[in-house]
Amino acid sequence: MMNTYLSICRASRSIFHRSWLVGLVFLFSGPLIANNGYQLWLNYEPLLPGQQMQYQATIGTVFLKPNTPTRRVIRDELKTGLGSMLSYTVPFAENNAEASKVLIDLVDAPVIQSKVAEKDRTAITKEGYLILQKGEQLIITAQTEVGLLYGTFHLLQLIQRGESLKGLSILNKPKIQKRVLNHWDNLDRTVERGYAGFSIWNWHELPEYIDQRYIDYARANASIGINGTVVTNVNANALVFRADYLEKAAALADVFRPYGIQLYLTARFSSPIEQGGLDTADPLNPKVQQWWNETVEKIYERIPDFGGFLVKANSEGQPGPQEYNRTHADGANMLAKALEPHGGIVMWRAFVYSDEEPTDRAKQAYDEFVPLDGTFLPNVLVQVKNGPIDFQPREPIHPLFGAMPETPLMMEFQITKEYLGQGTHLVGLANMYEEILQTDTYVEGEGSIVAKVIDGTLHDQQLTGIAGVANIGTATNWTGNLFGQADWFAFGRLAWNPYTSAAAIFKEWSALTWGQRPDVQAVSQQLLDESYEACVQYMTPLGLHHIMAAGHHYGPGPWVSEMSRADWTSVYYHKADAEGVGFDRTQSGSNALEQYASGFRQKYADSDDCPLDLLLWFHHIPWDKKLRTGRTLWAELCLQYQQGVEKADSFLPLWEQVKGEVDEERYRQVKMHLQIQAKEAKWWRDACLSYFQTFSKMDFPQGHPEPAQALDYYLQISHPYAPGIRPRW
Ligand code: BDP
Repeated sequence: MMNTYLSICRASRSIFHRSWLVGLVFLFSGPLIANNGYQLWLNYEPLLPGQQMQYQATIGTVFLKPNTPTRRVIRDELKTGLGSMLSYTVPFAENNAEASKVLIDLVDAPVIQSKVAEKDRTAITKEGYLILQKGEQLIITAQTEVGLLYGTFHLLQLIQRGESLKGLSILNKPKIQKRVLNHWDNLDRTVERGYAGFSIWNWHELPEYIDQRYIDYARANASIGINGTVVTNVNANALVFRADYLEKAAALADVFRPYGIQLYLTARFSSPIEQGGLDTADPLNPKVQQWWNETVEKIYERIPDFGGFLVKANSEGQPGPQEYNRTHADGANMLAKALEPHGGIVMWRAFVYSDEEPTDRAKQAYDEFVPLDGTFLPNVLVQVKNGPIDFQPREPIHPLFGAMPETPLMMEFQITKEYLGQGTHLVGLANMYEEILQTDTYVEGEGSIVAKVIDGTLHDQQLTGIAGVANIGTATNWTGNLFGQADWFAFGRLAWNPYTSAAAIFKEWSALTWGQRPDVQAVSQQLLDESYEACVQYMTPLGLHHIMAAGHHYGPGPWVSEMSRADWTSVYYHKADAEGVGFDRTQSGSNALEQYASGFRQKYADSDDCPLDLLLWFHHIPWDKKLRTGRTLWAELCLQYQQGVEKADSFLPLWEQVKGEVDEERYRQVKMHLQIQAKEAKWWRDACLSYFQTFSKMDFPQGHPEPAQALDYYLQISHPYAPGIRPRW
């Protein structure tokens, strides 16, 4: 009754969306349902009464045998989803398939065999599914139980978006096998680079106490096809291998299992010393190998479907095989051997940089890993960040993509926005992910895009994977900034199919998150679509990078010059001087460009035709050089910052248009963050340009606003409350 009433209210609102009418309707319809964002894109908002009736008639009775944990999850999700969207208590049948309108079963079930042609059944891959209309019946079938679950979520999402179910024939399969979240969560529940509260893993209360969040986390991930999670930080703690922690991890794995999600742990390379009492962690030492074998055995006794290890070694002070004059391959293969009999894998990170300060940090991973191509065991994936430095707002692709044809490479994206405004800025990351996945490596000629490296098709890899550093915490809405949910969602969608367009993802997320209110959806899509470029412009335009404040990385800090390593400073990266700005990575400089295939090199080698968005990444350009835009570099830089600020300024009034059409809580959350973003975009512009002006000695172009404060003011800003700072072990 209540639901029907509310649906009518909603109907009125989406039909009459002009603001004065909204006000009028509001008077008669009462407030919108409160929504604190906890339900993510699984809101299951009630549909209009007419739509509800149509869908009810199509769904009728559902044939589903709830005889396994995953099938019970499917049943419960259908109950919740259809109950809420359609005000429908869906009846389930376990036997009478003929009288049911929806049939959910595996491909080898007799009822499916009798209805679905063999060629259609065999086309379905392990985690894929088929949704097919056959006469009056709608069939969801798959090879595996988790495929059935994915198909069910697909159906529920179609309904939530008000799509027709007539004549459905959807064959959907993931293009990447390991679709994994990386939590940089410490055992004390702090989250490295986390901006949404503390870690959701409550090690204190596990294994007995199962927080509802674990279940909802698994649901949310399964609904977007994520099938693995590394629950501990890459800056790892060996304590996790102690028996009590393994019990706790096993309890989480038990929650995740019905949702098709495997649990992984980070492995600190020195664990045999710290937990095993050995005096070495040398990967070629038999005692060390034995310790790992036994540890792995212990893990599988408790977690039979354990996924494997993620390892950060010989990077930023983390221990690794190089301490024993062994290679990354020696280290990875030792772990891989221990895991292999159980079906586990190693994800070995390529984010390495040595203790000696290099001439160009961007070159290191390539230099260390390319010689090892072909030496890793088949159950090792090398996990590579999207760019050669470190999750900057814009980087070129990592030169390793395509450069190790004999080794499966896994993509590592950051979903948490360490360098993109952290918790307070709205930045639709799908545009960045898409840009990277679509970039051409040229390694096998034109069209060798990064997506093809990652999905294994470019070099015929058997094992494939993609990782996203999670932006999830104890915040009520999971991600702190509400629009961060869209980044989590986007990661899942692209992990399933890296060819999906960002625009399609924005559209889908907006529909699922804001319900059937076309103007709210349109505003949400516009914000997501415009915000990535805006952020790059007001933070690091034209290929500038790593000019954030030191340590916590929040806010501008192009002046940072005193750190324990030169390659942690900003001046190392922008190289501003009286003559110009930018890092020369061509032959006349560090020659990092040489690490890319020739097609790629040609695009960026010549400063006159280098795409402007990466100009200062690859070139040191005189301040007064005329660019092909007709402006000097200095004028172009000013313009870019200004355009970024103007865009950020436009977001708030755009959002204000939906006041009254969005529940008050989410409306206010977004509004407050947009206010901060607009203010901080100006902070970035004024601080960076005031600083760079001390080198360019050029006036601001006509019409460009004077910085609000003198440079000294910006130099003195301290931001000690920025969360997620990296602990120094
Ligand atoms: C950088 C972070 C640091 C991480 C490191 C990594 O600043 O906190 O530990 O990457 O990826 O982005 O290992």
